[in-house]
Amino acid sequence: MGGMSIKKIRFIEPANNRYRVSPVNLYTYDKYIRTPSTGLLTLTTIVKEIVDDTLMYSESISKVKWSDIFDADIVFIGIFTMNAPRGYEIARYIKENSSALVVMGGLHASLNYAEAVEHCNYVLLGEGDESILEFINAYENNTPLDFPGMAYKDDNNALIYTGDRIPPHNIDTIPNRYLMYNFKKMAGHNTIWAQVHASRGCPHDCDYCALVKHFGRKVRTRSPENVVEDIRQGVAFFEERLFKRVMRILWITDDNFFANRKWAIEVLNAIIDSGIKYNYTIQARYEVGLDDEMLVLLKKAGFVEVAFGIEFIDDESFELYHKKSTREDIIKAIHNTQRHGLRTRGLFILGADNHTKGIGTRLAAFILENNIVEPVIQSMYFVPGTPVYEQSKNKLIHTNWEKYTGHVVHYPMNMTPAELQQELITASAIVYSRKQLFRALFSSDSARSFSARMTFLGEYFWQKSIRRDLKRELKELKNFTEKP
Ligand code: B12
Ligand code: SF4
Repeated sequence: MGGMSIKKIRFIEPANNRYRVSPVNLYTYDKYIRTPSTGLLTLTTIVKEIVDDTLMYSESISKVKWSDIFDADIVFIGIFTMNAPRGYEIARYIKENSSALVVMGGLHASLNYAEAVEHCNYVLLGEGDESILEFINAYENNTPLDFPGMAYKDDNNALIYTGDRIPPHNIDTIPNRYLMYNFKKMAGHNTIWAQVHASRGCPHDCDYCALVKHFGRKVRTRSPENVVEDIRQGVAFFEERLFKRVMRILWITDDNFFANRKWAIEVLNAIIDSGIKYNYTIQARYEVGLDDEMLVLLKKAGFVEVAFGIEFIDDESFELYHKKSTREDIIKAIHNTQRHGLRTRGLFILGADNHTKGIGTRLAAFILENNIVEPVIQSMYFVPGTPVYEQSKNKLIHTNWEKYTGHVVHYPMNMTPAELQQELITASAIVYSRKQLFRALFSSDSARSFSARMTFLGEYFWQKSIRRDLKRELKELKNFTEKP
């Protein structure tokens, strides 16, 4: 146990598709988007204040220099569900090769601490902005690690859990992008987006969402000035280079930026007043598409796109999953957003209990009819740690977390898993067909900027690689015909 001076700390973000040098990486995604974790970088920035030799690695953008990891005093590993197995593998590798303390955290570790604790010395639950300093101090001073938000195994191998952690008071940390190994070198790659996360928490309580459990229902916001400064630094980081990027866009990654409407307006006005001229994209619920004042401000601030979490295209599915939307409202919101000169991206789910064969083709028709660009289409998703996951356990094919990235992992009600996977492939093949590529590149549509055309080109190749993966899995999925 502790009681030692902490001189060196390393952070690692594990990745399923680890970075490898390829010219393709410069332009299109190598299977998956490679944007590294803002959350882990935020923690790296906070820890750097007390331990000077602190650095972060993300396997999405570079190889890890293991010799630099093995002599660290503490290695913090952050995991989401899809990269948890790789995180566990890394933890084991470090423990086998060094005496560094291995601490895990992040969404998956927090919601599944009993699983994560089997692979490391400690799990720190929830948002780490304050608890990580408390942990380092306690470890260094050999004081009891008994504050809320910890899980570990005691000397008798019993699981100790010290209770939930209250969210941090101050979230105004601007992540220092230079603290991530090789990040600056990668900033020219169009597959890595500049990101700013401006608020946390969501007032809604969708029963399948892990975010409410992790970040809570109270929306906590960063000050508009702090957000603008983060944007300024983010833009500079990605733009100060010899060769300009093709895709010049910054992603505000909040889950529900518009939940606090007054604050959202203040932030947009602050961006406008700052004089920063850049392109932005943002995720939103459909209601924003009916809010003209907000859309005017978005456009004025430089937003070029709104990514709507549409999920379904029929009212029966919305009702089944307690999602307060209707097909009619969604269409209205999409068209109104487009009327304001903003492109509309759409995020969709296939594999709801009422979905039947042909849903992929129907979805593709909806997407094309409503001019939704670069849609992301995924299978119904079950996030371990949420009530929906617990209720659906008997529907799941496996718990190989690596596959929990929008591929089929469950027995749908009216199709076999392989049939559903085929629907995903069909939908993607229609909306990302050669015909659509030609249209995106050469149509005279003035709403399509050069950058938008290039984005489609990148996503066309990205989707091709996703379909290849989905097809490869089909054979295996065909073995799952009997519902449990
Ligand atoms: C930006 C983003 C992305 C980006 C970048 C992801 C990244 N590297 O962080 C990209 C585009 C790459 C991405 C892709 C995907 N994403 Co995504 N993404 C997000 C999003 C919107 C924001 C992430 C963020 O910046 N959060 C804000 C920071 C502050 O939170 P944080 O990262 O969790 O970090 C805090 C705490 O968790 C904690 N913490 C984190 N790590 C550690 C480590 C230690 C040791 C400690 C102590 C604490 C700690 O402290 C941090 C600071 O408070 C989240 C939603 C969300 N709100 O988190 C979804 C989210 C992470 N994505 C999700 C999914 C499913 C995906 C995809 C699978 C989607 C898909 N099918 O394509 C892919 C996976 C791609 C792949 N690599 O395989 C899910 C993950 C669910 C889960 N259970 O893991 C989320 C939560 C969305 C959701 N609605 O459920 N995503
Ligand atoms: S609105 Fe979105 S972020 Fe909020 S609880 Fe529902 S799914 Fe989660």
